[in-house]
Amino acid sequence: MKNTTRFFIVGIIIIALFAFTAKLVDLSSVKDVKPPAPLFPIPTEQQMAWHEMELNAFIHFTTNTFTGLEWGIGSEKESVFNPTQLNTEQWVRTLKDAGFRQVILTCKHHDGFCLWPSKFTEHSVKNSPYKGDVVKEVSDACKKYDMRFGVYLSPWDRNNDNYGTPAYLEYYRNQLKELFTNYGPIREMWFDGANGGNGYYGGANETRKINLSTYYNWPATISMVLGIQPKVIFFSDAGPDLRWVGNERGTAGLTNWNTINNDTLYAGKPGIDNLLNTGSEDGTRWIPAEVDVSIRPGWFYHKNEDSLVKSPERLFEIYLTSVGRSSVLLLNVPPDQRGLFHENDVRSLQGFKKLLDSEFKVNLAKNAAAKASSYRGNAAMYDASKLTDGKKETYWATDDNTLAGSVEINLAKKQPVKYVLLQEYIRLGQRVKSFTVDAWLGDGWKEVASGTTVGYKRILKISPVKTDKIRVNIKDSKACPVLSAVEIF
Ligand code: FUL
Repeated sequence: MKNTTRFFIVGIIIIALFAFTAKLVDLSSVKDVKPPAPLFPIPTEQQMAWHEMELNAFIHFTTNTFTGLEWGIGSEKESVFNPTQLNTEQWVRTLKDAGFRQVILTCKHHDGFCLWPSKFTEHSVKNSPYKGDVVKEVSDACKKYDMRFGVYLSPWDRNNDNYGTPAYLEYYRNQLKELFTNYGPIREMWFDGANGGNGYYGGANETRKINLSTYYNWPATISMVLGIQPKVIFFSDAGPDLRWVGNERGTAGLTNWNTINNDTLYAGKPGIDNLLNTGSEDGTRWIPAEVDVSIRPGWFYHKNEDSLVKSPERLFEIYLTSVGRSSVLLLNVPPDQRGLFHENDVRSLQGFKKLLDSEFKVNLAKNAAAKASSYRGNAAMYDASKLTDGKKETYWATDDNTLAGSVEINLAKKQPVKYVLLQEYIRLGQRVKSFTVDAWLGDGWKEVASGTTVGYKRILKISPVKTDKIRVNIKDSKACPVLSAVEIF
């Protein structure tokens, strides 16, 4: 054989071998396929951290704890505030053990009584038998237990004589300055929309109406606070960072867009509850809903509600209708007159954590084989295995013009399934508009759940079924679907 012929044959063999190996490793996996472009609006880093926190706690504590009221009038004597065994570490530890990651304290409720010795009023802890500083105690306990700290400072103040005039705004802002300067990092600021009208107001005992859309001048207040702590996020009915969910029952909308148009919204605006509950598909701002609800009928401790503390089962249902609908749960636990979380509340929280741990004990989809109807550019970095790899930064995505698709998760053997959990990769925006979930019954698929939005986390409780395959069908999406997780329990 001539040398040239020999080289030719060897060359052909090398090329054939190369082509064969390339097929085996699927060259497309190393192909450079661009990730989906973000679908604006998208969350900020601070909002992202808020979503990931999932469980947030509220603590309502003031003169009401001692007078039995829910809305103090403003004329309460400082002497009524007398917690004799105050232990903020007990509060924070209990919440931490139950899975909560942040505590928001009512530093001042509508009664105007301040839980810190503010230098701008006499109506505070400094003139009560308890001489300490509850805000400092809570912020210190949060530091000790590695919990995020947030503050509630009621705009409506039924004690202050200047309420309703510009002088009150200066007072309110001075107090915010005190809080944001002296108590360490504050992660969330809660502006309450309640403005009932009548009150003590320094002895005037009258009804004061304010123009809710203009009086508080929130943009100026917010930029002042951001000047002190640029990373804090603001909650109010209308945002700008987090919105109210439109009810205090613990339920986010079954359709829950993190997006909304807030141009014409303001805190306390009547008639917007349904809009706040669902958000808007075409919203121009990322303002997710926070679900505030109390563990008791009231926001403050009242002895006659000791038997009405929500059960662990009820708290778990609320978890499913809040965290399970892509919101953060803000659960209020009010300390009692001793200054402690009551035994019944502690027991309920412990039971709730037990339920969470047992219901979501083993993710049957972890590292399970998964295949998709299609994936972006046929590139392995966007294939269905990214849904079950347990990593929050990887995702399954389709081509830009593919707004629907399905993924099948293979559980290897038949197992009882009660929950299917879906997560969108919301750093690239919220996209999914409708979906269904099927279970394989051996001889065909059966639809076990359906829904509209997914968002950060959607948990679907299904009628228990024994199956070895779950299929998630994304029916429609605002742009190509981008999902980071499917978990099965
Ligand atoms: C409401 C208030 O009036 C309640 O007392 C409570 O603080 C709740 C979280 O917000 O608007």
